[in-house]
Amino acid sequence: MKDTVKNEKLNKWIREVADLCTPDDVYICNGSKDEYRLMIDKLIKSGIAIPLTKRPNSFLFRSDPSDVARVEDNTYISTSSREEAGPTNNWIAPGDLKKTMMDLYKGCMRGRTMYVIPFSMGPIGSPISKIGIEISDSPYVVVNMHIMTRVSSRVLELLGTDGDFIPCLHSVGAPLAPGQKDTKWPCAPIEKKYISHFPEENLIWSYGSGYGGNALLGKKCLALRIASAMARREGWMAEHMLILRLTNPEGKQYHIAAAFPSACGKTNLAMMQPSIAGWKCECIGDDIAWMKVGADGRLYAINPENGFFGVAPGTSYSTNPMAMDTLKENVIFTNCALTDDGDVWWEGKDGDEPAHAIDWKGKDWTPESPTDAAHANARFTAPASQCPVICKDWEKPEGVPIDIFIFGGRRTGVVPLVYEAFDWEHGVFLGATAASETTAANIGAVGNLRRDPFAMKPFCGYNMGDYFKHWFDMGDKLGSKAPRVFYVNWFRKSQDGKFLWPGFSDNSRVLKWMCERVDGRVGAHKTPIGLLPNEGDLDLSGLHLSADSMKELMSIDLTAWKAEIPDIEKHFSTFGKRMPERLKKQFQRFIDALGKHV
Ligand code: OXD
Ligand code: MN
Repeated sequence: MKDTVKNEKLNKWIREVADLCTPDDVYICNGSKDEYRLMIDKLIKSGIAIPLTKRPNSFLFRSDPSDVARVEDNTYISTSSREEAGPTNNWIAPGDLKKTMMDLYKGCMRGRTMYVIPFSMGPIGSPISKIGIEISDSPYVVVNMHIMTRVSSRVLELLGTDGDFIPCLHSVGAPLAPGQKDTKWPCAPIEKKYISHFPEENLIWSYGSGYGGNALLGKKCLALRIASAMARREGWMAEHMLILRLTNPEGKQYHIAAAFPSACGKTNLAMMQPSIAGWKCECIGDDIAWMKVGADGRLYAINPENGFFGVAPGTSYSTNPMAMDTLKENVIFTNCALTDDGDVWWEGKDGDEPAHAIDWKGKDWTPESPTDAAHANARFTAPASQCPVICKDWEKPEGVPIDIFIFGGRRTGVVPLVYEAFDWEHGVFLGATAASETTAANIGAVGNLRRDPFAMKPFCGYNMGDYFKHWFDMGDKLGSKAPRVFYVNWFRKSQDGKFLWPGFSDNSRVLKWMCERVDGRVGAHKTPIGLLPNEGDLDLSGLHLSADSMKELMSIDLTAWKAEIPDIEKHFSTFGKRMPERLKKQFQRFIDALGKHV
């Protein structure tokens, strides 16, 4: 260990964790292809990874049926006061939480290997990147981190003897007694799962889950919860946003960052192929954006991740062909179904359902089975570099200049297809009041409407009232160079329960309107909720959509909007003194505007 790890803080931490968790072995990862192969071979041998004959170097994993998604109820922002974590986060005092978790960590890696994973969020060595070290007892975590982050011994070299890093401690919470046979997906019961963040000391402790954002700590824990708190302190932004580049037929580029809650189509939009002639879309990132003000006063974004951890069900050549092409090789699938010819399958994939498959729980499945073959939150982990439309500038250290912000969610009714904020302050109001129906990305009920401000409710590492203020502060800094703000809803349904908008590649029509708004080429009309496209300005050429559907998509039902007021009031009241006056003013303006239209 001494040979590879020269960093004093890291050496000390590794020793402390090893003493506490008492693993059988300690292994320092180097991020090489050989290492990946070695880990996968071990996982195959123990029957945990299933090689897919149809996809080179690709494997299927099945989780424990209790460990299938993020666990927001067990996720903590542990600041010195409850007030600092705010009303949207679970809170336990750091001393108490650390005591509980130290007791859990004691001996928790017995019978296992402790992996030390040096990784960089953002290109290694870039000034905007952050170094993390994840210690984990899960080989599944190691192979996923290889894809989702930049794992490399170069990270250790960069750290030198005294460089700083973000410690991320993870255990599946399932020690093995001597001779005890391991399960295929070890994890702890729900009451022992803790996903804990200590933003005042840039520290992450996760225990009991091996799944996705609970365990791959570079993603939600570091790149959003810890990074959002750092960003506020340091004057930048860490957001739950995809980043894409749109190029118009004249070759002009626009960069768009869009925030939608989990499993609401960020990956689909990030890789969307426009249905309108002459427009081109390239992907920069599908989940997280780190943004800083550049020397020219504009806001520049990078994608800190190295891969996609996307929702498989619903992904197909008709919804997201570029994702399908990304998934041809070198992919880890989790909780998908296995077909008899050695491929993965999920609900919504192209072609006929298989006549027989093994479902995500490892049981025989046929189309007559009463349950789905793949779990609704089944995932693929794939290298971003394999995406056929990955932007050539996706790893540019300085990032790309953002022209447009989009907020949105999954709303069956009320919210029209698209509208624009009057200005930045109004845009902050739109982000702060964003609401969406819940999805399977979290353990819990699906389909319930909840306020999910800026799609950051599960990911903001400090008081959300202060986060709103940070958005106003960023607007002040950016002034006239601030991105324009829009709100979209791809999910509005007709009275008879059918989606009104075709979505996917046709969302390019909406993005085109936004770009033309930026260029001042099209107008918009003022409504109480924002600026809506003038008739004829949305490019609907070649789209078979009835005038009635279009009208319904764009309609504003004032009674329904007024019915939102008490819920927004309740939502805002939870922030008490931390609620910015500027946001209260925007809310009053909204109420007044609706009042004028009785
Ligand atoms: C994700 C999520 O995995 O938001 O990206 O749940
Ligand atoms: Mn996400």
